[in-house]
Amino acid sequence: PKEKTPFITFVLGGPGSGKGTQCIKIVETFGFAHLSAGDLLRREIASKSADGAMILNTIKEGKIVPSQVTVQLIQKEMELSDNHKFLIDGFPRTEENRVSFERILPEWQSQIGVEPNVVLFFDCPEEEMVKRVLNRNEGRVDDNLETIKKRLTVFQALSLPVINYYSERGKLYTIKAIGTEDEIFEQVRPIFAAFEN
Ligand code: UP5
Ligand code: MG
Repeated sequence: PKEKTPFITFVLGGPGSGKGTQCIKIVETFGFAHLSAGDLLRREIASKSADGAMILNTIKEGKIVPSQVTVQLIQKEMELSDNHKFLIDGFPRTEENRVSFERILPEWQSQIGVEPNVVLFFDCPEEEMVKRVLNRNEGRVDDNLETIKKRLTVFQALSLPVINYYSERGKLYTIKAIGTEDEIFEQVRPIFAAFEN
């Protein structure tokens, strides 16, 4: 059991909106543990785990991996971490993802609530997101125009409702995700600074 109550941040936004880039800065400045759901899934593919082939096909199609798989990976990382401040990057992407995660939280530590403390939304125009993803050269199987279009459609249809849900609950902090990385971080910084002490 953890000694401190977890502080959970969900980091949401479309493909290439800058979630991973800004998470690195948040880690450096505020000492969070960074858990990228996409990175955890790609690690499963690389490790040739039983679910690897299914995950690879899902990512190539820009679709959403079954919640059970993703939630288990996130939960394991949280349990292994000695940090209590978590940035969960790129998750939850669907209402079903959200509900599955909320279900594990009480199991994991009985005294905590089922809600994240903060939800960041990196709001970025589509044409900028497409440009960034196509410029990235990391060999990701989903960084091609065809898959990007599918990722954008899934984001609009399935992920925006999750973002709206947190907006209604007063948890959402929307960042205008255009400009330089540093300019964007200056919008992010005060959000976490307000929770220090
Ligand atoms: N860049 C960053 N900031 C910039 C700026 N201000 N100006 C100019 N360039 C900037 O940034 C993208 C690129 O832009 C980089 O080259 C960066 O240098 C540059 P990045 O920080 O990587 O953006 P990010 O939002 O993290 O983009 P990413 O492509 O990782 O987002 P996705 O949400 O699409 O990808 P993720 O890895 O989260 O998921 C991939 C797939 O996994 C999903 O499509 C889905 O199939 C699957 N998945 C699930 O099924 N379930 C999950 O829970 C999670 C993922
Ligand atoms: Mg990312």
